[in-house]
Amino acid sequence: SPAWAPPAAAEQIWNEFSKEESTDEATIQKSFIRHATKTLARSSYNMDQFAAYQATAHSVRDHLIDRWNATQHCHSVKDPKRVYYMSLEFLIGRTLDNALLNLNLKDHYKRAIGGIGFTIEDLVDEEVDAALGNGGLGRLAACFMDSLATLDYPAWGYGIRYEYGIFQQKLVDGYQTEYPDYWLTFGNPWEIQRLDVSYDVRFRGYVEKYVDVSGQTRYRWEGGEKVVAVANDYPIPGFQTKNCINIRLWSSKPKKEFDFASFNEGNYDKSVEEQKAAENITSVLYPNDNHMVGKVLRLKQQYFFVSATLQDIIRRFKKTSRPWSEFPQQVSIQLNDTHPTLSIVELQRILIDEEGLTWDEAWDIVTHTYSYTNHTVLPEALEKWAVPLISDLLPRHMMIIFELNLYFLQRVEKLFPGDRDRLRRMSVIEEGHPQYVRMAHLAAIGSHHVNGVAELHSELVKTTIFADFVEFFGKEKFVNVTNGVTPRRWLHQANPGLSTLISEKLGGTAWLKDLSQLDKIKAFADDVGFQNRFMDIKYKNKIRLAEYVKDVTGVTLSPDALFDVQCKRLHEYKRQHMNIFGVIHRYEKLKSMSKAELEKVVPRVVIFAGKAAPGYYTAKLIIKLITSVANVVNADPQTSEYLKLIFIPNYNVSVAEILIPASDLSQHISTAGTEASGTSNMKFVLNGGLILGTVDGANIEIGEEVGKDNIFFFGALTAEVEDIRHHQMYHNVAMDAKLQGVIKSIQSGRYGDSVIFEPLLGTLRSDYYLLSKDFTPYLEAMERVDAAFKNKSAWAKKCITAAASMGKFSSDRSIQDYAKRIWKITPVPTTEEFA
Ligand code: T68
Repeated sequence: SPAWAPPAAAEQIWNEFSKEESTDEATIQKSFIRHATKTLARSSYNMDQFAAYQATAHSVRDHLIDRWNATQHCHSVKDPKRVYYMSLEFLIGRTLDNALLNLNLKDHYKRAIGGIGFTIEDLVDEEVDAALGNGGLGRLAACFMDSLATLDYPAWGYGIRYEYGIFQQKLVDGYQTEYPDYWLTFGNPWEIQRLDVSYDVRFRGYVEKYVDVSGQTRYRWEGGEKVVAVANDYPIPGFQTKNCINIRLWSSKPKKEFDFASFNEGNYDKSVEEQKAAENITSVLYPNDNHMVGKVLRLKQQYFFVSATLQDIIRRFKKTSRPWSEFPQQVSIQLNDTHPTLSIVELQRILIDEEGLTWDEAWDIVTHTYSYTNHTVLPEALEKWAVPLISDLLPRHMMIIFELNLYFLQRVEKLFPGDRDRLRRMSVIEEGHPQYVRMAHLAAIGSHHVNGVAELHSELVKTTIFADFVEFFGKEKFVNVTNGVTPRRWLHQANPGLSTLISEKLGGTAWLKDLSQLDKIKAFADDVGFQNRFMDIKYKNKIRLAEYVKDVTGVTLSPDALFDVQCKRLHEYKRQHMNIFGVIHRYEKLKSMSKAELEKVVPRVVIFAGKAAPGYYTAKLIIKLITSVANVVNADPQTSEYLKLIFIPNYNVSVAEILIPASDLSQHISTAGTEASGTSNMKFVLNGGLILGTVDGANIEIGEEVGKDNIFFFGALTAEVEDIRHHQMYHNVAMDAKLQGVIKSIQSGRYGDSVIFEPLLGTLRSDYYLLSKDFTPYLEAMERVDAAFKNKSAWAKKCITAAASMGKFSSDRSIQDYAKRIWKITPVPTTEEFA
């Protein structure tokens, strides 16, 4: 239909009512009441706290939409190069508080909502988390969107709108049990369903070979079944900018609502079968982190997401009628891990099959468009898909993969003639029965840059999984972009006390957009008055956490104790079992102490939180061990003043927001070389806690920034790990004596029937993750922590210095790195004329 323009009289009304609403108290209250009565159909006698949250959310959403429209208008007019961040996970958490702070509306709403008789803090707590991610990878994507918006980059996030997020964890008899996370029960005010933005996505079918009018042999993908992808938009506001970007999440719908033929034959079940199958695609997030599970539905999710996203990107590109050769100048696509790698193959397919480009023209465009972030070098986590599975679901893509692999291996052969083993190692296809497609190889071959997420990890990427690729492509293609976290959510929002103190000292909030300014706080590290205020904020955060713990576990904690936290996904490589073994060692030691000795002990609260993949037996057993030990320790009057042990159930973003600002010490104790980066380590230090950690991932760079006196390192180094493993394998190495003591203690039955823990203890025989080797150094590091904590002022100085040294770890820095070195994009501020 022709472009619409409002008639003159309407234009005035349009302009007036599409302007962003003013933010005075009365206007906010009117907006709240309008949404309560008109959007939610509530009246004053049936308003509850949840409805008040919803009305508030809708009213805030109006501001987001105004800014979103202005931003989109501005980008359409200026048509800059855009970056598309493709991620199967966005672990956003709650939105209300974050939006209020980023829009600078918190105080206005506080007063306005207070005037209506609700408290904004209560309403914020009514919101359920958007938990569309597993852990670090998904949360990184969310931090990156906040930074992209804040820095005015023209960017889009693309992902899947799962109806069920990461499962809810409850403890039943000390065991993890999983419950579905149906987070959309009461609707979601933060999403805008775009029924007008939808695309068909094909599965299965066949490939037809034909000769086109110019005599070229070509292929087309036909038949099969189609489902529809519908867009759902999540506006992401920047901090102190008009810019508001978008995360577009796809949901699947049936192409045919209904099979009327089956229905009329009385075959009712069959008539809705197809509908159900289509809707299944975006139903549930797979709950495995750092582990590959080759389920067909997961592959369907990946292609569904890839196909819809590319159609959307191409539609936007085509609006300005540029030639295809300009695509890489207009579009940069970042792959968050290998999960969206089929996108590379899909773009190649579209360009050659649908747009009529030659193979070489198409491949040139593809390889100048994509870049790929690797998040792990653990072999069990690297994605590979069985060839028969891909052939069945995506027959044309399988052909293209074989073809691009052939061309690639021909190039390798040219450079390294006769090196058969090299060809085998580098091939996209892993030979065997069946064959597999190695997604990381595909991603690396189809991208112009591959990056790791911390310096050590990026080195490992170059020397282990991509060593051959570095020799072939050259080392410039393989870069490091150290992860970061958004200081808006992880300091300003989660720790308002500390944020206010910093703003007071730095004379404003500019540091929240330029975290390097934190450095100036170091000048106060020796100032006793400042130390007291800093530690008083920590103390209040510990009280807030203690109240939460009391609420969910019934256990009372003293905020005077050292709060020692390890919260992250349960994994053997992250070694939560080393931590709980350490707790057992501590408990046994306390039990053997005299009263006089006990009085010298630093009281400690050890807190665990995190989910285990539902199928990960050993990880779930570690949870059971923690809860079993907690039952004994917390009930022991002899030690209860000196040791408490807590497992907080259902760890998620909003629990993290309470936990992280309250920690004195956090543990990041992965076997060296296994944790790609870690990002919570950054959040803890930024909030004035210290790290006990291995020389691994981003711990290393944090150590460089804060100085070796302000971090507690221990354990084997990455370079030693292989040799130690080899040595353990071929020699009779005795287990560390203290660890043996711990195992005896468990086997004594002190923490319940020890038979159930035997499979966990059994993993220590081959001890792949080096618990035995690292256990004594770990305990010694703990002793250094206890000693340091006794000197209150020296401890405060360490915490202040460390926090003030964290400027590097803002996700703003990470995003600027990507933008300048990889994406080649520049900021496009949304200027007044568009607002
Ligand atoms: C994490 N990876 C890394 N993966 O483990 C962590 N995996 O070191 C790093 O800091 C973080 O990524 C950000 O770079 C993950 O979180 C997953 O969650 C995941 C999900 C699906 C499949 C595989």
